[in-house]
Amino acid sequence: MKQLSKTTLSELKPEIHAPLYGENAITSGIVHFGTGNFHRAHQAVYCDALLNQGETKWGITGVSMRSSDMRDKLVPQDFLYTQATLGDKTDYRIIGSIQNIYVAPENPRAVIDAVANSTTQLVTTTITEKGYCLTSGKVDLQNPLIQHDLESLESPQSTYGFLAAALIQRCAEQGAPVTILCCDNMHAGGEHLRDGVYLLLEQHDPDAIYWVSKNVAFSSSMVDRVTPATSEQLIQNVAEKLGLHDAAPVAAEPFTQWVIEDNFAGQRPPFDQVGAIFVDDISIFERIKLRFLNAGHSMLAGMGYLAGDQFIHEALERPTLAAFTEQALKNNALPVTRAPASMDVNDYIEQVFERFRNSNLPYAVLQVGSDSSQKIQQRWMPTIDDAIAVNGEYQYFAFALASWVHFIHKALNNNDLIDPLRNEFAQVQSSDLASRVRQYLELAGANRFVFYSNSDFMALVVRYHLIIDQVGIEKAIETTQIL
Ligand code: CS2
Repeated sequence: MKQLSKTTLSELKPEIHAPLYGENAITSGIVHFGTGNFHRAHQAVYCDALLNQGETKWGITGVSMRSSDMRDKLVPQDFLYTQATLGDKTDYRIIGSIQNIYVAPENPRAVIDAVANSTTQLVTTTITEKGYCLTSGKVDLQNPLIQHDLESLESPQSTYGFLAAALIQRCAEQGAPVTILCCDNMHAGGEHLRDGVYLLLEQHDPDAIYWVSKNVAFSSSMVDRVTPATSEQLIQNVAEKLGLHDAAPVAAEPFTQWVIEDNFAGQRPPFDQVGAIFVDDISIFERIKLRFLNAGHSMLAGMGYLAGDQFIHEALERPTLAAFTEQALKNNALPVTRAPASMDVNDYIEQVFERFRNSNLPYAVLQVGSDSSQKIQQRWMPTIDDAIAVNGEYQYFAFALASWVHFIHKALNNNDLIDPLRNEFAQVQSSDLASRVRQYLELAGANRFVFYSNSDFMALVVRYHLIIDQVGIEKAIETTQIL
């Protein structure tokens, strides 16, 4: 079977959407760090739509921070790939917005030059929570990547390092203004990017700080589209649909949303022409997404894994887990979370659960459970502190933390755990369950939150943890009468 590429595009069946811009001169106005599946199903699709409207300056130069896998798969395809939308409706489209992908460790200079080039108007990131090298909510000076980049920016190892090196060069060349936009699932990602860059500028070129403060905007966005890892089944299905082999298709749900902080230096891509929205206050949108969609996702992932499920939609088919997660969000998170006045959060939660039930798009509990030590700091812990401060209604989140400790322990023992703190969890040898709860939670950054020193709350977490240990996850929900 022939492979998808610019030369075989003409052989596509008519029902497959293909780029309209063909050989038009596309320039890469965007450099993106983290060309994984989420980026390819979300931002790259918005950019593809812009290019199809003739906005030819918004092509993407991608940067892979570690692996050459995506680059190696897409080079033979001229960086074309299939984005499959799988839900009540299905749609297959060829995305052509990615123009190139650099593998940072192979060619750091090319990455620095790409960001420094004044053609680049926007730099975006989907480097996952761990890519921000945070501890206790701040850039971790002890992180090996940060330590390396504090020493030298010749071959940076952190995203901050590449940005700082490029901005020093852009400043020296008195380049055009540029915006750096976080597209990860976190609160105030733009501020973390700014803090990491300024830390390195102070070390390596303090004189550049003034220019950066006047010519660089650091912004945040809320991104939303459920996008699983690519399966062999998807590759086969896409080949049958296209009549061409695509080595790196990506599947996603029909729903997509992009809310972008309207804080740009230089040119702002007209993403509002293709469905994104610009807002002044991004924090309220980040908070809703993290505290309801992502919080519920992480609960279903950990409890589903403990119950023996492989996918999120299977966990939701368990009445006890579905009821627990819905009530956790409605009874603990909702009362302490400010939402836009026009928003019906109960309705939002229902819609999120409907999206999670999409069995056309199986989403592995272990994918959501990956990096959970980083994720729950954004998704659960601020809500718990707010609940302690406001109304003391935190039982569901206490139970969620208790189940998360069991998830980590079981996934570790099954060699299933994907987490930057995997080794640290493995070194916790305590057979005392209460001690394990405290040590695992401390590793996950709990000690910077109020709840960790709240004896009533922590006693409840331990109590639930012991019950789950004795009777299992679903029986524990019933036994504790938490519903
Ligand atoms: C998921 C998110 O894997 C995970 O952690 O919770 O990737 C989720 O699918 C997206 O935020 C949905 O927009």
